[in-house]
Amino acid sequence: MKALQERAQTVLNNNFKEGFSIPCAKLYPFQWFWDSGLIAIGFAHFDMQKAEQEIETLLDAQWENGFIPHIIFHTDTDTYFPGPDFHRSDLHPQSSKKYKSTGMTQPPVTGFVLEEMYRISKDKVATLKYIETVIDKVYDNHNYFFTKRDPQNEGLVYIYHNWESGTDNSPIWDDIWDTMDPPEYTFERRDTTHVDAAERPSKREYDHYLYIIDIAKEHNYSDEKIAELSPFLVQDPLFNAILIKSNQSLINLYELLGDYSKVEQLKQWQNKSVKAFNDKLFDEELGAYIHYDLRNEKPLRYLSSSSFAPLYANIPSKERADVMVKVMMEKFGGDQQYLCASFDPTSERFNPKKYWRGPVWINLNWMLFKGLKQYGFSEIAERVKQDTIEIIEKNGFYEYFDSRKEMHKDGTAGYGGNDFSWSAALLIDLLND
Ligand code: 2M8
Repeated sequence: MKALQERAQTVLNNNFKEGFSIPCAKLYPFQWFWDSGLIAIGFAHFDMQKAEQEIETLLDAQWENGFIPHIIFHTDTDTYFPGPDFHRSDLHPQSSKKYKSTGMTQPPVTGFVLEEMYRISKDKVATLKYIETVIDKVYDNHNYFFTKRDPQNEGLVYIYHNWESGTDNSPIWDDIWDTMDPPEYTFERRDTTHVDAAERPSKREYDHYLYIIDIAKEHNYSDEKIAELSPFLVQDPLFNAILIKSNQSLINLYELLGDYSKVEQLKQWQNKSVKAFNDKLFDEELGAYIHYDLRNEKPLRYLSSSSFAPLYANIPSKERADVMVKVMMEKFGGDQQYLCASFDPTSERFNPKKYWRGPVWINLNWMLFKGLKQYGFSEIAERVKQDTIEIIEKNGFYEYFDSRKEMHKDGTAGYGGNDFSWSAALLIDLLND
């Protein structure tokens, strides 16, 4: 295990550039929002200074309205598409003047990452001091979400692009693509020059992705206009659970700091969100949480690893958690499967080799491990942990992994990018749990 941890540290050190980390070489050459946060958790175990820098650089790219972009383009490389010239963050009047970025965001992990860094830290006083210097920026980010991304004032925020979800080409989005008919774009894909095209989204899927951005750009990334016009407008259980988890972390950290000025507001958001989440996103028949299509006003009734992520944010009651875990084990947890496939293995849309359409992802496993443990499902939590260690040991620090055990015979069941940062970072955290 020590050797594995050392290898993980080497991956992280190699992917650390000037003050921030790339998710992996070639495929993802910039800084990504939720990758960065999760990477900081790994660094916190052996190099707190890098962990702190990672978050500082991320927050340095924050916009005046509190928004944090999903990609920060630190360099000018054209090996990634779509790059800064397509995204044009400068169109938004409050965007960063210092960094080019996208005009969309990603799951807001920063709040809980700061709390994790504090938990891991061997010098709590110093870490708390550091947290004091950045926490208000994270609060501003939550303020942005609750005031700008919740047009009906429900307590649930929307995402307007599949790239905001983090689970980019989940089969759930197929239902939304069915409602759209984007133009055929001419562009040069870069991702498929780095990894097997069979593991990545299709050209037609990319047309949809680009079209949504074009609509947002036409309106200079105005949140109000996006809420009114974007063909993609979804309340995502993973995204909202992460916001809720981070919000609770902000409450805990402000209390630790003895600064109560924002705690009342945070608690108000929290109570409202948890209630709305339970009222609106739980599907009794499926026995888990699902996505809601706000544009077309209908639930998207599919099971995915996002359906169980609310365990991490302490959202379900114990009774609901029992139901969810039973469903998860029945559908995702058979003897021949590694936990946890990213999409329902019993669905015809399931594809265990393709990006977010079925493979196991380490970041979701990490959240599930923590959530299961929190609710007292120690044995299943342990299985998630052991499955995670085993697939990395067998294949390497890949971006995602086949969920079928039979595919893991010769160490070629890791897909996408290799030496992938959050796989390394979260493995370090699991090994030290
Ligand atoms: C993947 O997404 C990017 C776009 O953001 C891509 O496919 O080009 C996703 O897995 C996303 O969740 C992740 O943050 C990003 C970098 O690891 O890669």
